[in-house]
Amino acid sequence: MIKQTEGIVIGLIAGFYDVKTVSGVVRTRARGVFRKNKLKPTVGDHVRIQLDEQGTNYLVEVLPRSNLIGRPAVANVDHVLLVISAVEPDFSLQLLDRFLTFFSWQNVAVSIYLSKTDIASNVQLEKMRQDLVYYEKIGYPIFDNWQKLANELPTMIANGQIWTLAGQSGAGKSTLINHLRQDLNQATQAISTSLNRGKHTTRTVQLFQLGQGFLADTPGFSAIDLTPIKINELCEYLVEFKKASVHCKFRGCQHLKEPQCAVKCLVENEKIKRSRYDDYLLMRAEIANGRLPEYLK
Ligand SMILES: Nc1nc2c(ncn2[C@@H]2O[C@H](COP(=O)(O)OP(=O)(O)OP(=O)(O)O)[C@@H](O)[C@H]2O)c(=O)[nH]1
Ligand SMILES: [Mg+2]
Ligand SMILES: [Zn+2]
Repeated sequence: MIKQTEGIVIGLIAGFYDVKTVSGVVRTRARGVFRKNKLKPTVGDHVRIQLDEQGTNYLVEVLPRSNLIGRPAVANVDHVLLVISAVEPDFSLQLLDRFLTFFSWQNVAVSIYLSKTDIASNVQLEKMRQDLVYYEKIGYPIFDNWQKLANELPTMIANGQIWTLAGQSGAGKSTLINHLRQDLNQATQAISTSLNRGKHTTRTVQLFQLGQGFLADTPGFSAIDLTPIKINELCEYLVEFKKASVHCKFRGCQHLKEPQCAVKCLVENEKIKRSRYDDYLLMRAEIANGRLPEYLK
């Protein structure tokens, strides 16, 4: 007898897809049809699987996706938990703005976790916390303590939701997963001290159950590419710019040299953080040049 059931792809191991169903994890092989349609099942996909009596399990259908982001990709992402390190690698507002703009473009909500506060100096921490107050004001929840995050996260992830970690290599994504799920043992590795960069320790995407949903550890969100964003739409993805732009004199104002620009006015009055505006200009240049900035290569 052939039985069908549905589940979520939680991992990809040597050509097999591990699918979490109500009755446990089932290892499946994709039917050839996917190769023909170029539709490749991805971690996070809701799928239909077929179980036959010889014990061969096939993944037979990928159900419609709400999104597909990252390289390697995660499907159906509801929320990003962005890990930024206070030190090692050094805290960077520029990097933070690039990530937030990218996920805003992808229409995915973001919460921010500041890691490695235990090895930063008080002076460094004070400055970072002041910076992050601004981001909290424009709508991003901020955590700087993993114990608090571990308490709250399981209830923040709604039933069946898929959250994913993001942030540069070495920021502490896998370390956080290990704190959140102490039964797991994701590999972690000290960053290179000479380069002040991580070593790309996590190589595959995996979903882990947390609360009523899932959290992904993935290498696919450590460096992001802004160049596919249309340059004239970029300003819509900086949330406070978009909000202010209704008061600009010109529709479609790019907040550059236009007269009576509400965004520039708020920057002058220090209501919009100047570094956000400077980073907006850098991201514009990056898109215009069609390549990543030097410091990310
Ligand atoms: N002191 C301190 N060290 C941390 C913290 N979080 C991570 N680390 C260390 O930072 C290094 C990198 O952490 P990982 O968790 O491997 O970083 P990752 O973001 O998963 O990196 P990739 O898998 O390469 O993308 C490891 O040596 C961790 O022990 C923290 O909050 N405090
Ligand atoms: Mg990792
Ligand atoms: Zn404007």
